[in-house]
Amino acid sequence: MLHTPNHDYRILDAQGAADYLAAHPALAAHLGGTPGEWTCRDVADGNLNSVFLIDGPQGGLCVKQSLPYVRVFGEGWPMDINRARFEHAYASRVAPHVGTLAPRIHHFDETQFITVMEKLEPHIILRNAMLAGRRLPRAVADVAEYAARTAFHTSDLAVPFERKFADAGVFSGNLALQRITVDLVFTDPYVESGRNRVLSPHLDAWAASLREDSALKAAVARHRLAYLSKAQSVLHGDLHTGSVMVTPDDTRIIDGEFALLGPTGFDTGTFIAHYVMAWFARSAHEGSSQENASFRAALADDIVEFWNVFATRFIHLWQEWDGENDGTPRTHFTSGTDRQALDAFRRSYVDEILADTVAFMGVEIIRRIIGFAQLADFTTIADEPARARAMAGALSFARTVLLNPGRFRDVATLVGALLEHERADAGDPQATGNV
Ligand code: SR1
Ligand code: MG
Repeated sequence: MLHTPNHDYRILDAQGAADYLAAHPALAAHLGGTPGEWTCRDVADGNLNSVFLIDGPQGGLCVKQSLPYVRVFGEGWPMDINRARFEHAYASRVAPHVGTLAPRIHHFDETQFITVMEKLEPHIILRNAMLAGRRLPRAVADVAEYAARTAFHTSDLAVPFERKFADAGVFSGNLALQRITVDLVFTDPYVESGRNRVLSPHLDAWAASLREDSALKAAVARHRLAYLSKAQSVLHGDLHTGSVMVTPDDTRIIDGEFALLGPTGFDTGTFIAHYVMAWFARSAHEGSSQENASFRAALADDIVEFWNVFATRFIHLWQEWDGENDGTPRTHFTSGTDRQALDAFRRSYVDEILADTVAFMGVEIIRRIIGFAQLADFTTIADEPARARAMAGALSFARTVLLNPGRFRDVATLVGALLEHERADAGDPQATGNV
């Protein structure tokens, strides 16, 4: 029997979502006309929740509902419905800092676990745009801006520790989704797990070698500890290209249900990981080799731009916060601190985020190829041997960065290694040349 959180909770279908809006006059007014004039679409795309778009004569709304199970798996995988509350808490926490980089929330229902938000159209999911070979001129810089603002404004650099500990109090309750990350990201790929989805037989040797790779498992274990204990800033927690909606001139970050207080590099590393995987996957996609090569070159540039915008904006926000622009010192980092020492401290802080970014990037790549949550970037490659080669290249790159943390101290070196990797034999998990 399906376990529901309260007697009033009902799972919506598309018509139910429209009926829900009809029963809430302020929301119905947003759509205009009468419910008979509205159209409803089921547009669920992620792994966990229901999402509907309802259009009326005057406007549209998006209705998102948490289900008591994993949507793409079914009732056999129950999932805490309170994730909707954490998503709402996250959206509220970052809203003052991110402006229009996130959708506007109109309504949250704690009984039905429903969020009603601005309908984003003609936006599409960034991953789908990339799969279609479309370049979105603003997306990378906008996500970097979002990551910098959320990271800075929820860190000890900007808020009193009492506020940060209050955030820790809220988001440390998001146990079910942190459990997903601990299991699916940091554990499953390195053990025999029924949830893993290895492209067999092509990647069987890779999967087996990961389970035996003590040095790699130690590196991953170190970063699992950092994920759990490095309370640096409030994280989105699942900041990949499926959590970003885009048009050529607008970018919105959605789906903050995995929010936690954690290491800033987890968000930036996750985002870059999906560009790296798109880069490997593109080698096996349809299209001329020249088109694919130029798209891949653009993806490599995007990674550099993402990091550079993030680092520059983070430091700028910090300088502004410290009153360097208006001369009004606001934190202990400014008063009595020698300017050069302060600059060096800022650089070292951002360098540490980069080191974490690179490592979490590697961890995210491995889990998307071996683990449960596979990506359309790869699954849309019909030719299995070609798909396996692309996946093996990404695995090999991830392993290299995790085993050689000191080698990737700037983004140019990271992207240089990516380009270099193509020339190496990525198919053999034991190939020492990849390490
Ligand atoms: C069961 S949930 C699987 C994955 O989907 C989400 O988008 C997260 O990435 C999670 O790890
Ligand atoms: Mg999601």
